[in-house]
Amino acid sequence: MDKVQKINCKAITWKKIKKNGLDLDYAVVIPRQIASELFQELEDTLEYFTGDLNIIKVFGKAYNIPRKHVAYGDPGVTYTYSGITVPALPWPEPVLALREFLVDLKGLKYNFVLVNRYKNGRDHMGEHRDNEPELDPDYPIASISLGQERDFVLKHKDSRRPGQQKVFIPPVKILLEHGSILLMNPPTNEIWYHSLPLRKSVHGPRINLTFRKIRPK
Ligand SMILES: O=C(O)CCC(=O)C(=O)O
Repeated sequence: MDKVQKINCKAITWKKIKKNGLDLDYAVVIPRQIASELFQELEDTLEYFTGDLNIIKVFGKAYNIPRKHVAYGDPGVTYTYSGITVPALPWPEPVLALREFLVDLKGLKYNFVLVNRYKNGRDHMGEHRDNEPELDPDYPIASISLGQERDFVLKHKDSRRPGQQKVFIPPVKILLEHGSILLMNPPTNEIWYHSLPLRKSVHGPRINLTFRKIRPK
């Protein structure tokens, strides 16, 4: 999959979304044909975690994750979130090509990626922040979306407070399109929660890859 390497990175128009500590860059970067081929290649080759690696803990309670996931990264890298420590498997070729593409595109070099597969709109991801201590807080998280477009919702932490402590800050909704890249720049993940909500009327599968920079232990 060297097709992404041929994309003209200079021709991309990025949309900047900036407010109240939110700092995002969004663009449809991968042309539709290449994105579809890449999606199919990932569908045909990736194998997702099974067993205990699919059980997360929320407020101490164990749940099966409502999607499939797998992680790849440099040797020795692990990532702990929602009570599970996921090991980083060796980079498969198409995922490695995307990592290299992010270097060409934005000069960003990642050592870990979490891949999530949503079989349809019933699969989802709840509100959370990617602010685990092992993540480099000064580095953007790069999120590549392939397949079914889905809503992505961000909420300011003060707008989630209970009762009178709640501050009215409207949520930000972005449609993550096939072939798009969303950069979540610092300090977004300190201040804003994000989620991929349930959408019962959505039927197609989607793969999302969030590239992250993990600090050495
Ligand atoms: O699938 C998505 O776009 C959301 C992924 C996400 O929130 C995450 O990996 O932390």
